[in-house]
Parts: sequence; structure tokens; C-alpha cells
Amino acid sequence: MIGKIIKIHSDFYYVQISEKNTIFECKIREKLKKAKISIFVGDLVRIEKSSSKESNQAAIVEILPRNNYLPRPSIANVDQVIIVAALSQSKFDFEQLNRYLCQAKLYDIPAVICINKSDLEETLKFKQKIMDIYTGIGYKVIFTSALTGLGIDELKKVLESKISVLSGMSGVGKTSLLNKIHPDLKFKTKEISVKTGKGTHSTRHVEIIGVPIGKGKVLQIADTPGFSHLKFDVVMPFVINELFDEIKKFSAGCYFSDCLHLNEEGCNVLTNLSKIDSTRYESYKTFTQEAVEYKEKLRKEGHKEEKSSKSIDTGNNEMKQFVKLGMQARKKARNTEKQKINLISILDEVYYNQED
Ligand SMILES: Nc1nc2c(ncn2[C@@H]2O[C@H](COP(=O)(O)OP(=O)(O)OP(=O)(O)O)[C@@H](O)[C@H]2O)c(=O)[nH]1
Ligand SMILES: [Mg+2]
Ligand SMILES: [Zn+2]
Repeated sequence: MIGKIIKIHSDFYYVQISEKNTIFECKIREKLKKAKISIFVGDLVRIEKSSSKESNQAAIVEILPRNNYLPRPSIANVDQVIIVAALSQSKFDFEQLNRYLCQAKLYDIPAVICINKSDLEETLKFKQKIMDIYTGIGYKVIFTSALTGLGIDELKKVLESKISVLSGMSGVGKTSLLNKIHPDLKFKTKEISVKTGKGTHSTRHVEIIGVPIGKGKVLQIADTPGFSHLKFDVVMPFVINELFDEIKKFSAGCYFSDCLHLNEEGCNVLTNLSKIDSTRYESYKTFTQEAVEYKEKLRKEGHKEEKSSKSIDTGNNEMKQFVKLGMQARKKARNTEKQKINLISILDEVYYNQED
């Protein structure tokens, strides 16, 4: 049987077989485990039922090729990511939003921006500013409120007949939006603790939910836990240019082909800086800096790795492997588009496995 992983809890994988609408609780076959393939919610898998007829237990024996995936939040085979941010003029986090946008671009997944908590008092001018920046670079922007229902119909339209994932910082209202989309859903949202004044409950796992939206239609959407440590420390600096269309547009005119558009002479991006939104360029600089630091780290550790390549028992084999693969990937990456993609995926795969 072929099914889709809709939830992962420690060692258990919950696989939905769509025709039967049944969910099997699965473990992974030992053989697959040994192959050390990362498995995501959203992955299509082949399962084999255990011998007892009644049981809803099965084993995952094969992972089918995936169309795409996002490492953070980790999910596979989605049509789009809905990046949720909370409207707050005083502390609207442009950088975080840009991180999520770039991440989606890096993995080639279409993104829609959802500015939630739009019931909070904000000036129209500020909303317009957000609208201008992001529609100006080709994104759809929706203003919503899980409290008043503002924009929920528009959001539903965007979600219709697609597999989407809600992504964004903790507390922006992802789960609240989901509960609002379909009133029968009553997922736990972040409650504010009286004692600490901080949020207590929030989403802990990635989970795909089928939401009926009338006329027999069901949309699939994944709720995810918010996190804030999305850093561009797994890509080479030149890749960041690829993630900002409005910067890339000018980069062909730079004097140096490896220009990072920071302070180089003859930089066409700097010449045209007045045409680029300043919050976007600030984010570009920050992400490039992170990538430069990463490159430097690889270089240093790669050097160490060469020196210690003969010693077997370093006590840090995983890191060695990481660096080795990183160096191989770097060698592979020259200048063509395809090679760039290679570089990203190899580095990321290694990085991802490191973390989990
Ligand atoms: N004013 C206002 N508050 C909202 C809105 N949406 C959510 N909230 C509140 O914001 C808090 C966080 O909401 P959640 O839905 O738990 O946020 P989340 O993005 O799912 O958070 P994580 O699961 O931790 O990633 C809750 O106290 C909600 O009541 C909104 O549109 N307006
Ligand atoms: Mg949540
Ligand atoms: Zn430049």
C-alpha cells in the first residue's frame, strides 16, 4: 500500500492511505533505517501491514521520490508555503519574514505572505508599505485576523486544491488561523501564562490536516511549530544573490563576476540601491554575512580535516564527514546554475542530518 506520512511522533510514523481514509501507525524497516535517509511529514511511502488482520500497525518499507522538501519546518511534497507574520508596526520583523521567503526560494517552493493579527491597530500607511514592498517583488500578500475573521476567505481561496504548509515564527497565529478556517478544528494555540506573561502552549509537531471547505472540497494544510533559528549558514555567499530577485536583476552589471554587492568597486547593485527597498537590502547583507562566516568555518575546518585525515579516532566523525562533504560540494560548485543547486542540496542534506 502507498500512503502519506501525516505526522511523526518519536519513532512512530502515521501514514494515511487516502482511498480508505485509514491511518496506520508505522515503524521503519530496519533496512531503511540503516540507509539513514531523512524522512519527512508529507513523504509518500510504501507500507506493509503487520500479520494480524485487525491491527492498524504497519512498517514503512520504501520512501518514494519526493517532488520537493523544506528542511525547516521539515516537510515534503508541498505546493506552497504560507509564510505567516504578525502585524506590529513597532516590531514588525522584516528580517525574519525575508529569511522565510529566501528559505522557500532556496528550495524552490512558491510562497504566499500572510500578515496576521491585522485587527491590531496599525496605520494604513504601514500596511501599504508592507504591501508595496512584497507585491513589488512578486509575492501575494494577504492581511488576516484569526480573531475577527478578516481575510480568511481570501486565505481559503489561496489554499484551495493545494497542499500548503503554514510557516512562521512562534506566536504569529498559525494554529489560530487553521482553527478559524474550519471551526471544527480545535488545535491548541498559544495561551498566555498569567504567571510569566509568556506563551505556554504551542504547536510541537508538523502535522498535515485535511480540512473540508464545503461542496465536498478538502484542502490539505500542515501546521508547524514556529522557530527562530533560521540562519543562512549552510550556503555559499554567492547563493544569497539568487534569493533576492530585485538584487539579482542588477547583479549582471557588476564589474566583478563574484561581486557580493557589499562594498565592491563597480558594483551595479550599489549604484541602483535607491531602487531596492532598504529593509530587503539590509536582510541581504545580513544573510550574506552569515554565509561568509559559514564559508570561513568550512575553510578552517577543511584545513584541520586535511591535517587529521590519517587519524581515525577523532571522536568527532560526524563533523569530519560534514566538512568533507562540504568541501566536495564546494569543489563541485563552479558557476552554472545546476551546480549551484547541487551545492545547496548536498550541503543542506548533510547539515540537516547533523541536526537531527
Ligand atoms: N489579536 C490577535 N491575536 C491573535 C491572532 N491570531 C492569533 N492570536 C493570538 O496569538 C497567540 C498565538 O497564537 P497561535 O495560533 O498559537 O500561534 P502559532 O503561530 O501557532 O504559534 P506556535 O505554534 O508556537 O508556532 C494566541 O494567544 C492567539 O490568541 C489575531 O489575528 N489577532
Ligand atoms: Mg501553533
Ligand atoms: Zn555587485
